[in-house]
Amino acid sequence: MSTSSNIKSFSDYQDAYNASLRNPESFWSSIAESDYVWQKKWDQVCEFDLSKAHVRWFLNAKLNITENCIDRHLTTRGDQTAIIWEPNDPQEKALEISYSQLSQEVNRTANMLKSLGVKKGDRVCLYMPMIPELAYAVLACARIGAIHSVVFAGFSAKSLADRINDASCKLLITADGGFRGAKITALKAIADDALENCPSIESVVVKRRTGTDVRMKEGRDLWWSDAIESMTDICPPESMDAEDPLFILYTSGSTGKPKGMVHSTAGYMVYAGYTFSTVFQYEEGDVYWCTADIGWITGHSYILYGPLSAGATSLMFEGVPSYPDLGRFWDIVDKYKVNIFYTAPTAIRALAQCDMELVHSHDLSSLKTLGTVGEPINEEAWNWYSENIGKGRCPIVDSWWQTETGGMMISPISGITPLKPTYAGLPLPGVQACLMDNEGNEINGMGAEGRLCIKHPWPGMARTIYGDHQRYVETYFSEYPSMYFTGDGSRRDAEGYYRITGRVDDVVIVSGHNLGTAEIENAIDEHPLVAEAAVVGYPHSIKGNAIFAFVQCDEPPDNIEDFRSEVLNLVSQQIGPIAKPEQILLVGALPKTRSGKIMRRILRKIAAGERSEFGDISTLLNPEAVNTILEDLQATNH
Ligand code: 7RM
Repeated sequence: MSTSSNIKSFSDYQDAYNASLRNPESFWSSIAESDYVWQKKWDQVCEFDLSKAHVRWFLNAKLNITENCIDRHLTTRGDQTAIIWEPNDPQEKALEISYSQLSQEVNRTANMLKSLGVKKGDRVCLYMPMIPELAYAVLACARIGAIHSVVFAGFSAKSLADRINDASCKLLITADGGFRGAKITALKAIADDALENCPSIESVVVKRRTGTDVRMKEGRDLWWSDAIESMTDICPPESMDAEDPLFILYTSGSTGKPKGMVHSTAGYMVYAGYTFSTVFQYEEGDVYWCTADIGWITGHSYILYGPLSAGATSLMFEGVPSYPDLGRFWDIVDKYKVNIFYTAPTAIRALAQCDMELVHSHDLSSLKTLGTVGEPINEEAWNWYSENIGKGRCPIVDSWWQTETGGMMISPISGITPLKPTYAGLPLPGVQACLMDNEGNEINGMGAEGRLCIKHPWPGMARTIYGDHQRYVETYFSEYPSMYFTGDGSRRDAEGYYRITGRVDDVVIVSGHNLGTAEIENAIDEHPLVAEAAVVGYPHSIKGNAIFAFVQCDEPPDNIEDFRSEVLNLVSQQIGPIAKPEQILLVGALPKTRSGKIMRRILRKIAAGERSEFGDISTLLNPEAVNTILEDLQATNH
């Protein structure tokens, strides 16, 4: 069993890549065999029909992912730190949780779930801050075969309720509140609101964290400390089929309703672990830190499952980069001598703006590898990161991937594949990337630009959208028959390196969070005065993109400032503060096509600051709308 990467040179990479092209099945089965423990081996490696979005890996194998992430490490590294937990407040005591302690905590939590009637296949919703109990709960679900659905603790009551209901979750685990910088989020109160409309929830477990006053509903709510008190730390792992769902994670789509992406057990495990070890070149003893929240896929794959399956030491940070000051990340790197640091472009851009003394006052010499993920990184931010944090000696792995892909797809391999600023680089072994044109033809050759697709299944890909397989087929496998369509545009240079240019659909990535414009429009439309809203993204120097809302009212609001704050509140309540528009413009009309579709292409240009050159507007039903909007803009001094 090896937990480090087999790729040690560029020619190793090429060999692995070619082997994976020639025979994907033997490529993945040899990794699955050498790097993981199985209760029973598979009798077929892969079966697929992409036209039906039917994909299965490691057929009929039996395993439990927590045996791979925890149990098998106990004999070799029981005392090694599995998770370093750094609290929001630097004055509070940090925790270093060894693999043995993690095992005990996960087993006790698993027994707590069982005592509450949770069984294999049941859905459990986790709405929690970044505290160790979130990690325990995720792994405890996996231990007993319950399907976890983590909902990011920044989401509103309505978003939480929608997600709980979509998957008919039986249990909710939350906290009284969550610390984020100087703020406290009243998680239990938000959950209470959500639960007004969630008939499937039978019990709620509440972990005390902030000491915030909460209401406990008799017969439904119980404290974590009480529920876990009498539990033993022995809970045999449930035997799972390779294709049993491991978790559901919601991601925004181009239409209103978020999609519950379903990930399998074995394929996801093999993919998260392989990409972790390969891309970061994790070595025994390294301290690794991914700054994501476990509420997103990056946290699932690269705080928990990937690093733990490799026996790594993974740092989990409760707080935000700006608290108590903007030097917090560098303070933590220094404190724990972090070797591998993985963050998002939006954080890099924000930190690049602040006083350099906050960087220089910390010792960053432990760093070996830097990573970025979530959105395209601009050259300026790439260079700043490389020079000031990496001191010119750390490779930057700009990893492109998605909630749907389960793990990294196109990425440099640290210290091994050449780097080009702003390029995600070459596809990882096992990833058959290609570019397609708008007419459905593959664009061959180098030096091309098109829509990024993947031609062959890989083990980590999502298997379906929870409860709506047809939507899975339509969203990802219908645009280009028998291919997975990513929704991203990309350029490929003369040497075959990919540079992701951004979404080609109605998803906007704000500070690394995917937001569906339709979802935001729905929220704004709830305002009694609003007739119609059109939401687009536009470039923003820190957030990557920001939201611009064009709003048409039936009658003009009496007080425009009140109206704006009412709209912002609606978006906050319905989706969460992250989705709040940066700009709201009242307009007389929205430009529409003859079939009644809003011409977002034009609105995108206006939001980006263009005032002419709107291209062909002849298909518009109301071309005059464009000029009225420009006048509306002028009137508000934009
Ligand atoms: C991991 C994650 C997915 C979308 C994806 C892209 C964008 C992610 C990069 C990137 C350029 C990158 N999952 N994206 N990584 N764009 N370079 N390195 O972010 O489901 O939340 O988002 O994010 O548009 O489709 S996600």
